[in-house]
Amino acid sequence: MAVLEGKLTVQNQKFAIVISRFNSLVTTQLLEGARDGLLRHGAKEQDITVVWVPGAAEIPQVAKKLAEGGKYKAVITLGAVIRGATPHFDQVVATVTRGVADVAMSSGVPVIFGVLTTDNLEQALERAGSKGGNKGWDAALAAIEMANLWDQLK
Ligand code: INI
Repeated sequence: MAVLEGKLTVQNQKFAIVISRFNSLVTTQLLEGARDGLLRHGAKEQDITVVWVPGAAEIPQVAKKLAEGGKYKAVITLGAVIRGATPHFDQVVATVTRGVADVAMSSGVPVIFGVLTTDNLEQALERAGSKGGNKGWDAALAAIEMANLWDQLK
């Protein structure tokens, strides 16, 4: 029986993080979690490229460019779409979720969804380093695991 799974160790692999400025109170905390997750599993500072975009709706296009560029083993997307502050919440959520899924399917590189979609700021902060953990950290570990799994699927 062959069982394949990705290790949680970074070995000379490069990662890109696409992160939105909108709700930066939350997204900067997601970035801290992701950076910490990568560094504590063996990444070096120079292995991590952070790309800022205006809002979550811009994440897929930039993730696509990074994923198709051939330089990164995985792309991590980080953002926060908060219903309370967003009249067009549903459109922004649909754009970013469908967009990131499309890039993941078409680019040939693992693309990890680390975008929070919550009803209010409190829920978002809970998932960005307080009682709900840190989705940035979770996304970083998923990126490492997928990057290492990827090489075994060839
Ligand atoms: N972008 C977000 O990342 N989160 C939000 O909650 C949000 N709100 O509230 O609207 C948001 N809007 C901006 C959007 O992502 C685009 O940047 C903008 O529409 C320009 O394309």
